[in-house]
Amino acid sequence: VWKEGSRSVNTDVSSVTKSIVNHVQTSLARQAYNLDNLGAYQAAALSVRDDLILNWNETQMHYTRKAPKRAYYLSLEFLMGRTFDNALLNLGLKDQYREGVTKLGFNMEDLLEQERDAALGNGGLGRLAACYLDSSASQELPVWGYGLRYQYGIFQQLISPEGQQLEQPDPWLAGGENPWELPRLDVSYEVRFYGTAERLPDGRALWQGGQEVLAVAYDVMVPGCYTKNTNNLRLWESKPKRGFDLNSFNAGDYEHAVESSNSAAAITSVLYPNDHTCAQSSISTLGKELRLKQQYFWTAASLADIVRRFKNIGKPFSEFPDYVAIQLNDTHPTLAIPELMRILIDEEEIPWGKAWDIVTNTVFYTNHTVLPEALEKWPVPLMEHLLPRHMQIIYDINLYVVEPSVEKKFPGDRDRLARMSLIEEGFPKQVRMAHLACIGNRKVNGVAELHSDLVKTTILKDFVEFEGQSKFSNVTNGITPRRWLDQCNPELSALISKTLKVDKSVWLKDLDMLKGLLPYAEDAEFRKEWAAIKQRNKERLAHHVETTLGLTVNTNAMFDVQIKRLHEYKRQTLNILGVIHRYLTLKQMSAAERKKVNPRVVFFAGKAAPGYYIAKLTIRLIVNAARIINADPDTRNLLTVYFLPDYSVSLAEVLIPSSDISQHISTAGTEASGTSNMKFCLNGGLLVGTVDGANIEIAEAVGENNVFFFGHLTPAVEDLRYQHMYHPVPVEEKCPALAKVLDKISGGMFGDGGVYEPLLNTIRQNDYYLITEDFDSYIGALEMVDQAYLDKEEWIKKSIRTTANMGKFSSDRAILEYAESFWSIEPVKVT
Ligand code: 26R
Repeated sequence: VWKEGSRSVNTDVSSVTKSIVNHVQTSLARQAYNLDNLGAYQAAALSVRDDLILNWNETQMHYTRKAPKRAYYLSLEFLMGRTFDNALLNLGLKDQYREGVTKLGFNMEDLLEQERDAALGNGGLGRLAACYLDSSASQELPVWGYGLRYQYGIFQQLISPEGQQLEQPDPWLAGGENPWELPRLDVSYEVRFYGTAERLPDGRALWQGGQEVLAVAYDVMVPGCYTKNTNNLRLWESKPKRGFDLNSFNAGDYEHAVESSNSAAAITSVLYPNDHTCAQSSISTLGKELRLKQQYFWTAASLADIVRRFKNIGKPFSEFPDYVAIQLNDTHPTLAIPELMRILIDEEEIPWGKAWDIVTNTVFYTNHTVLPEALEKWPVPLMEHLLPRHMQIIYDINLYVVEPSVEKKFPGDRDRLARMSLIEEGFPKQVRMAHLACIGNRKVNGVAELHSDLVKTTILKDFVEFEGQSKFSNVTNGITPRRWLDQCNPELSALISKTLKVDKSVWLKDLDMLKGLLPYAEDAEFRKEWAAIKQRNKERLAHHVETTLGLTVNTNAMFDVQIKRLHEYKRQTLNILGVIHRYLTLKQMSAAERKKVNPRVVFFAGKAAPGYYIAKLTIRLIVNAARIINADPDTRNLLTVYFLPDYSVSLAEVLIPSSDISQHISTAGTEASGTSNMKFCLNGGLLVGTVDGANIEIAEAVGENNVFFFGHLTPAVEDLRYQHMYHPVPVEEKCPALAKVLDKISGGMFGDGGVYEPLLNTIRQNDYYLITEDFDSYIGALEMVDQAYLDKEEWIKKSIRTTANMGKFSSDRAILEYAESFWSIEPVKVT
């Protein structure tokens, strides 16, 4: 049991209640006797924050004193969710606070519900960053995150009466002070945009003029689990450099006077909601410029901060890579490469070649997608206008690095050179950020084995041939078992501790210990407890749906869940078409036949990018199909469908522990990894999926007989797409069962069929995501699920074995791989 770090302020129940009451009276200036849940949450949060601050301070002092090599995780997104419960768990104070809060007349669950999610991310990439912060602190690694403090996180999703997605702003900070952050108004940097860059004879350049804005730091405390180490996530907020232009103000030109200050504040006002979908074409020219401004603002402020911290150690710049590792979370922070070059050359007067050595030994790049439409490219004219000095440096990298060395290795191979160039020809020319990220670093990795292979054989193939295999590798993603098991599924966590006879402070940080559950799959008593917990988790979800949406959920049914961003490649369409097929099949059955059918409840949740028409149409189809199916008295006990609006981290925490099966059904080769697949399996939900991303490694770990795989494999996909283009076969011939479903939708079974034609035509026409190819085997897999579910005891065994074999997928394992094989950093324990 963890004791050593319990040096916090509030260690016992009476000091907890004292501290809460104290915060009510002083920080909140309220009276304890007429306090609502919100006030009680705020006071309790402030009380926990006192503990965090002490640990945070000590950690930062300790790191400064020891000056170890540090790693910096640059991510435009950190999808943190709620903090209160996580902080309590990591501090080892859950019981004390629960009891203290109860003593004060409140209910802990109610207080936890008061906190708004910090939803500063779109999905997988941002949530991964949050899990990695938790694991870095828990493994006592000196890692800082750098991101942006958006005023508005991912939009809130409403569903209109017609079933359409509507977007509303997410003013997550509007409720007053955010207890989990520390404004650092004294830590600020100036960031320049536009202006002119004049090359000097000595190789440097003078970048001046243009607009200057201020980046101000906000520090979010990231406590490690059962350790005093509390790391930092530094988020930047943009501010005008001077309040406003007094000259214009005095001349009566108020509009102009505030204009420049507004444009500075705009930089960090909102998270871009595009996930995979064409950042390039779906946003306006001005929107594009603002997004690029965000990226530079954040990388420039972060690098200035990193360089300043390095200079404090007093070492020469040649040792920079011995003290600093910078991890780029996708290409969004790629400007860090030319920005570090600019600092080294123009400000530190280091020669070009030496500067390039430093950069390429410091920076690491993780790729998170091979979908062509999600590869970032920035128009050269925009880059030249906004960042003239960086454009020069990018041209220089092309000229001094890419061109001569490619020419040397592959003399005369002009096609290759054109393919590899940092600049794509066209109107306008564009900067290929993945190429820049790949050439300017020490290691490139993908996020699951299959994905890492695809990176090497598709989008970066030329670079592998050029630089050799060794620079390219894999780190399979992971998830933090603190949030995704202990917090979201406390009963299961308690059963595991009891069964393993090990305190959770141990196994939560050594997840391979779950293997110890394997023998208990044979223990009927244990299976009973296991199943009862799943059942109560279903009831908890049903209660949530009832109180938030007013709908009654059949908790005797199998729970089948697909929750993730809406995208054609993730194929929610396949799922809903499968549901409709099931409905049509049920309708044709006799009452006697229906008696044998196992009831099923299908849950969907997820957001579509606001400009992604087809994804929004899929939501509309799901909502309207649900409406018809759920109202049908013939089938309502056997099949119901729910689209839960406004998917979030907190909603996931309720959904995931309740699933019997979850669906991860992307076209093979398109989902880089997936991370919710890991969360479901860790909680004993079985996986229905394609042979894609991390599904493959999950199956390897838990055993193929415990997952339900279907569909074509990655190598087949390219050929199938080719056939679809040049030798199309009508859906009626290729897949009659599917054709029937499409006809019913067109025919108006779920409201005006015409509405759905653009969606259905994506399948009827070139069917890029191969729904027609996988439909039959998908239905087959779901039939196998039904078969397997008939044998309840065997099913529970599968569930136990799945959880027991998920140790590999802890983000602790993943972050240690980064620390050891990429960053060369070591744990620095705060004692
Ligand atoms: C440039 C812009 C359009 C954009 C593209 C893609 C913005 C954001 C993204 C998000 C991508 C990079 C993403 O989230 N990828 C997901 O990363 C997860 C964590 O590695 C994976 O699990 C998941 O498979 C992958 O889709």
